[in-house]
Amino acid sequence: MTIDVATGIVRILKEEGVGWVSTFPVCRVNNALGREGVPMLMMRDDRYAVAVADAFSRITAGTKIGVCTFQGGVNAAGMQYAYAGMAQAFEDGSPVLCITDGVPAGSSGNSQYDVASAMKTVSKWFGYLDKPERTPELMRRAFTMLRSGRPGPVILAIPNATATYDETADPYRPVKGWKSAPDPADVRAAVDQLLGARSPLIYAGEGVIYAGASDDLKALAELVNAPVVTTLKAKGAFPEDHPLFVGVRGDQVAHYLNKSDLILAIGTSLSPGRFSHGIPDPATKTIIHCNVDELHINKMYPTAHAVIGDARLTLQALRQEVSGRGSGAGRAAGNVATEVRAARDEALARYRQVMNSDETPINPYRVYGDLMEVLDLKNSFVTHESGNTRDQLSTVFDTLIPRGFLGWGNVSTLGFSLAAAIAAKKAFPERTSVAVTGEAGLGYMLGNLEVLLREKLGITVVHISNGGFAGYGPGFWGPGHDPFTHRVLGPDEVDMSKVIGALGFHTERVSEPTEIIPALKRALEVNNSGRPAYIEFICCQYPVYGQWVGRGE
Ligand SMILES: Cc1ncc(C[n+]2csc(CCOP(=O)(O)OP(=O)(O)O)c2C)c(N)n1
Ligand SMILES: [Mg+2]
Repeated sequence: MTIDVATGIVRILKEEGVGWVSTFPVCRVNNALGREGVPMLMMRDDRYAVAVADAFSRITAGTKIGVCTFQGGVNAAGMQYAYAGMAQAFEDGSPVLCITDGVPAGSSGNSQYDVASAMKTVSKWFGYLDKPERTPELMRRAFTMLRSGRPGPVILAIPNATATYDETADPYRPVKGWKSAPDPADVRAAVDQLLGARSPLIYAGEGVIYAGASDDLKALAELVNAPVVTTLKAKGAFPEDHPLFVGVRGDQVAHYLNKSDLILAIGTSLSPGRFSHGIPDPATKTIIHCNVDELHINKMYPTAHAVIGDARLTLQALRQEVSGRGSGAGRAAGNVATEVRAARDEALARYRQVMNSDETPINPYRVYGDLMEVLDLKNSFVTHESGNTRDQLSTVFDTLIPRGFLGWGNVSTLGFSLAAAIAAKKAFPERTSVAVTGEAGLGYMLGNLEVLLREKLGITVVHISNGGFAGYGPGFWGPGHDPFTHRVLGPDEVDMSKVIGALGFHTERVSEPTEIIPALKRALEVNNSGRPAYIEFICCQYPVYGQWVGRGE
């Protein structure tokens, strides 16, 4: 049967189990989506179209692929704006499928902006559908890239969506996705080192979540009695109420990174950045690096042993190797858990204290503590924004299930939290979904708030309203790093709860600590009927949180 390319793509998306597509118009595939009955989640700008699909892939750990469409071709206005979303997805290695119009034959070189070269810098793979018959081939390839190996965004540019081809000539079969298991010799070498170490530390990254390997991580940690640190993006890969959990950031994490003689890194790139730890004194430590591909091996640090393969298969192989060495081959429990607990208690004491603070303006940690009290931590989703909310929540928020919290941003593009909260509602409709933001993140979201009302997405936006960009380190103000770009209109000048209330949100403005819990409860209750909520907590500026550990040079 002869069909047009757009229809062919949509039918293949359906075969691949794609249930909805986020978009900002226009894209020539959209009408085929409409005709073929695939719902479109229309965002209010192209960056959010990408970010929602990106977050959906992250939150489902790639078991479902987020798909978005945006404008491209010779009029690539949408793509120019979507670039920010793609850059974030590429930076964080998220398997999102982006579909756009391609530059038609005969029109290349017409625009200043070079679509293909721009997109190649922010994608794992860029496909250009230059012949209608190639539709199944390129879609197969796209889903292979999305479901295998190191995750990353894939983009498909379609120069002629109305061209036709014979659908029966090359029938499409859904792509399974493939994994690789590590070399047994590398596993043996890693276990030799691991069992010989005095003070090993497991350093887990988001690859563990993508591999669905949280249980295997827990089993290995228990077998070898090693404390566990997770990266920001892997927050939740290991249950944070477990006796071997050290933390994501804070003095206790620094303590363990410093004292360990061996780091077993799994599913992480080990790239010391703005929002991840370095490994102090790496020359004095043995670094075993388990990763899905070689891209990160011997990057920044000398790798003592690499174990290349899928994180789940690797963790299982490591466990089998340890167990195969006979009973008692694991590491004795000793005082590991007791020491972890003591280190956590000591480091977290200052935060636990302010979680109970009665001061006004409200201390932001009081909001986080109360939020944890109100939420069912095994059936909810919380995410942060760039700024203090990321730094503070990643220091203290207890994450008990994978993706109960989404940490994001090797670089963190302000505004992503709303996209993440939307994606979480789509992925797990029964879970409460909360985005915690400052004024900068809120500014990015404003145009997209209408989507929540239109789509009846019961999400709560928690605003830590502190009247300024408090930012990193000592902050934007006073002796901070950016004192001239700190102040915006604060809660005394603008009542954001009225602004957003006028849109149709349930809104509240809370200045008394005792009102935090009741207000949160009301918001979550309203969410149950599909109505979004916004709560403005009038907070002090309190740029205090756990630090990242440097590289020690
Ligand atoms: C797109 C983008 N541009 C710039 C930044 C740099 N940046 C990080 S945090 C921040 C200000 C945060 O202020 P606010 O949202 O009020 O949060 P607070 O730290 O006060 O809680 C800025 C400008 C960024 N992360 N993303
Ligand atoms: Mg602020």
